Amino acid sequence: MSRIIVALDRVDKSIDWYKELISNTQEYVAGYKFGLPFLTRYGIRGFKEISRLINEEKLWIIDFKLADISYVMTKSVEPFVKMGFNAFIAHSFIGRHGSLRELKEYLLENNSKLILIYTMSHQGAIDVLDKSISIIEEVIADIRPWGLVAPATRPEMIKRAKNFLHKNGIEIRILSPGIGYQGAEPGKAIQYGADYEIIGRLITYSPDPILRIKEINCIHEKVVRSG
Ligand code: BMP
Repeated sequence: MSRIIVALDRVDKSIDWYKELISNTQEYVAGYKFGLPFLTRYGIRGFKEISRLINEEKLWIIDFKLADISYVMTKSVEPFVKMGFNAFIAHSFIGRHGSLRELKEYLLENNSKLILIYTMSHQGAIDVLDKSISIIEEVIADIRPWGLVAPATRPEMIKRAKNFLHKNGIEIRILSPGIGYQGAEPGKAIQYGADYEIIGRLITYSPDPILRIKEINCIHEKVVRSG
């Protein structure tokens, strides 16, 4: 079982490049994540093309980092749910009532997963999200999303998330970005308790993405075996 989620944010490639990359790597990864760079370059048509490759066993994550009222968030995800994308990332700081509660319910009814941001991988997250982390934890404890995003660049925050989940008896997966171009070594987040590493440019800019993926899978296996 792979622990890699590939972040597909390249804007200089064709849809055919994307389709080929996905077809050639599906068996070696846990899933894929698409964000605003993909939407703004390739549009809904691009997503429709990609959706032909969707295989339900993998994670097909839409990452628009939603932060709005429930009506707007559910209307934003609806077309992607219909296309078969099965996980959606939203911010936690928007709170429960009138936003995350309804989004979670809508996704549950449609066999889709909600992933919330715990804190982020960039420096600025220290000033805002980390400082508010106990309030964010209250939201998470109430909403109980399927997954949480926590940064490989500050692995102590992964540890904190793990402890908080354990203390509250909550089972939520941790997905961790920040590997490679943002500075963290592959395997670091897994070592600190993450379930998946979200990896973009290290794979998508590699001259041999399949080889890179296989190398990272080996690193993950070693980390998991060494406990
Ligand atoms: P890369 O491995 O190329 O740095 O890409 C990281 C991916 O993870 C990007 O798609 C980005 O949107 C996402 N991400 C992040 O880098 N930090 C976060 O805190 C949350 C994210 O979703």
